[in-house]
Amino acid sequence: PQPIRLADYTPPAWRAETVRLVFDLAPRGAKVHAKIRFIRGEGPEGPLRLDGQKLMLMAAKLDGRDVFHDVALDADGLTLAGPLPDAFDLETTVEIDPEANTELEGLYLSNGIYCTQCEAEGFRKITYFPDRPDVMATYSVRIEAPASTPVLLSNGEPGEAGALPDGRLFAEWHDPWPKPSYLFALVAGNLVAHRDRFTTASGRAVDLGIWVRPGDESRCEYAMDALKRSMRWDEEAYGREYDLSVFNIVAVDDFNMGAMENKGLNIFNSKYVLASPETAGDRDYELIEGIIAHEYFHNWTGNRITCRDWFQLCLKEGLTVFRDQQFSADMRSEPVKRIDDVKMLRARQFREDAGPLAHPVRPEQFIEINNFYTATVYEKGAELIRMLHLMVGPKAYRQALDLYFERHDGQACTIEQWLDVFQTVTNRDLTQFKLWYSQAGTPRVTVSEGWKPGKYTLTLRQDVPSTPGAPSKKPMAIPVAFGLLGQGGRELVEPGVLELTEPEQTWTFDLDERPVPSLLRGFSAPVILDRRSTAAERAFLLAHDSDPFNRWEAARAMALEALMGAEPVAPFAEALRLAIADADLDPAFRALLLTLPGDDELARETWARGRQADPDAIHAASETAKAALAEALEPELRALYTAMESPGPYSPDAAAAGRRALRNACLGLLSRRPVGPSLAEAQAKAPSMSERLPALAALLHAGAPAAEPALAAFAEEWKADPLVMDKWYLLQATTPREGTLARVKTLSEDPSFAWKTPNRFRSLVAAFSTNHFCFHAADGSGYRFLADWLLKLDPLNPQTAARVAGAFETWRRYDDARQSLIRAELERIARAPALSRDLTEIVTRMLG
Ligand code: HT7
Ligand code: ZN
Repeated sequence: PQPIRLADYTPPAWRAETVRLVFDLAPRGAKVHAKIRFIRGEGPEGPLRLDGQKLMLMAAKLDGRDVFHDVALDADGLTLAGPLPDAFDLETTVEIDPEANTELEGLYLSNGIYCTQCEAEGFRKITYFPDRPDVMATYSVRIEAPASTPVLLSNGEPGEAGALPDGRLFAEWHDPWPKPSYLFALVAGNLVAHRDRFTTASGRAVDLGIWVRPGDESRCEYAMDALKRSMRWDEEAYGREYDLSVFNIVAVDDFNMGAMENKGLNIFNSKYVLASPETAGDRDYELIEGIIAHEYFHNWTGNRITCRDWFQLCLKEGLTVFRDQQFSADMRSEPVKRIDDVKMLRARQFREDAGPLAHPVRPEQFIEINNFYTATVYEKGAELIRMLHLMVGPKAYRQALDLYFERHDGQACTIEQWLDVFQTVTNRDLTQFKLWYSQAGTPRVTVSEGWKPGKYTLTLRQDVPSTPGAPSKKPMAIPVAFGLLGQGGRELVEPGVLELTEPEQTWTFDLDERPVPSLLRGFSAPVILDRRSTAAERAFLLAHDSDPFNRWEAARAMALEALMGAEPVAPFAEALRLAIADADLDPAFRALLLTLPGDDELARETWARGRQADPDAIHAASETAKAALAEALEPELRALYTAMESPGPYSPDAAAAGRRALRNACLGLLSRRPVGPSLAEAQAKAPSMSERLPALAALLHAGAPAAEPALAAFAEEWKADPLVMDKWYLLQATTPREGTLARVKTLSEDPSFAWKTPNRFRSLVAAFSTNHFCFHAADGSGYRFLADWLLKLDPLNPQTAARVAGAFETWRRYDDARQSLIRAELERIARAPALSRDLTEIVTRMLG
């Protein structure tokens, strides 16, 4: 297939103004009648070309005249040649098969619930349409369905609803806000609602509903609370009110991603809605809060203002991720949220940026757009907004956002238009900053210092690495937040931001004492900071830096050296001993200090230092260091473990979750001590999942005799609950011990393994691929296992298969033997007949 290029963008030749859809739902042969008002667009004159895939055209009329025999059909759509009037109504009727839809794009059935997923190009699997985001229309929808499907939902405001003479049911919906087709949604099924009400800042009432399968309604409380907090927060922080009288969320079990922001009808993976203390852990609660907020915030950043084309995906995703990060920081602890986000950025985006799948935040070409919903577009995209926020300050940021909403409401926009509001408000020239959108690769900032009494110089040099198809790069604009610390951690100068714009720049400070610099505070830019610090400096920063991010960063640097065997464990243990005992420090922050880098991070670091990674050696060295650390800190860990015990019943709030996180981090290390299994065995009987799951993980990790009975009891208790059972699979797949692959294979061969459900596939097969020690087994068995499963999943669900295949993207990090084993698996996949476009693109790029 030929790539689609940003440079080839042309406006549409035809625009749709209004869309009327009538659905007659059935598992097979569902009928979709569409009446669309077309007007000429600005694009070059030509025939009417509509996208359409896997549709059976039954009828076509233009202004009431039968044109069924005039349309030319092909596998990707329909062409109607001229002459055509400047405005006309086109009516089509198509048949589709929701039951046969395993790709989970378009209209499909999930556990008896009809639901749609249209982003990015799923609407074309529902009806013929110019399925591109710059065609914005108003939609009215009628759904007709059997009485067994009583709840009928779509976008916008509800209209008439009731029973038809034949006993079937119908419902009408009208969405007054023009939207692109990717925001269309329909849900129909036997659902029940958890309802609430929200009054907007200007006093309008909004009916809120979270729709789930009967029996699940008691698990919606937290999601509803998160929704109401999100709605209020967007009013307060961004001045944005909700704009319809209803807002519905539906939870479905079969979903390719986390959730979808369809106008007024968000559809969620049930994993990110349903929670109770017995079934969900603290991390689940946190994700539910963040994802509910993310999808809600899209109402303004994505829906009211959308993307001109899919190359501009970061316009809505980067901005909305930044907004959900701000929200979570406000709801919880700001530094803890920042550290978590940076850990994720480094683990996923830095990894992507350093490998064969690297691409700019605004890609310039793609074969399959689904392959570009990436950490780079989302997370690095959010980092660019964060840098803008830092560089212009919060006041100008808010003014720029106000101007963005004022100028572009109802439009499909570009990154140029986004940056222009900042230029207008601040008068800053953002030409150089814009390179962040077009240059892939993580810049490396190298630090050198000079000191002579009275004068301190700081020199920063930047290097932007070459990436696939982009060998040479220009210097970027990099904001480096900094402080200079004197004895006891005193700030010797006003903390500020150095803007590095040249390949190399030097700053001079008149100082009486030689400072320890604290650089890239708060991780002010998505770069790799290269400063050769001494162990003493790191311990000093961990103890004294006023910037919590850099305190944690100092601990991480010490941990890396100790776990890689480059430095002794003892000084790190001493520094940690002091920090974890500091009762002034938030328990959640102390938990982060105690959560040591995993093998994947150590492999990345090894490779970044110019050596090939040997997963067995990495694992052995890090296990030895972790055991030594646990031994050195055992008394403190045991005391903290006891002190952090929850005094009352489970509460999902950040403070309680932080105490549990610290307790569980202690248990993780103590599982390496003789006392570990008995502590874990007792904790595994606790009522909340936040306590049970880490306890089970500790038992499994220690290979304790109690592990197997505990696992069996867990399965017996939860066998009817798919979301909880997903955790059971994941736990086993991610245990870094000999024998894990054999166990995972047995689980995967059992007929009860529902691999066609993406959540279940991810909880076993994809989870196993994140188990660094086992996935990278020297005999290639882990690689073969993954490749076999990708080939099995691809014909049914190419989007998920391609996403999980990303596990191979780091293959060049490893020793030659492993490289050739992975290459062989990638080539085997590439040779498979009828491989999807999704997987072909990913595998070809990885082999590239
Ligand atoms: N905008 C959505 C991205 C998306 C998606 C969601 C569910 C299933 C398939 C999907 N393809 C793309 C989710 C978001 O970023 O909010
Ligand atoms: Zn999003």
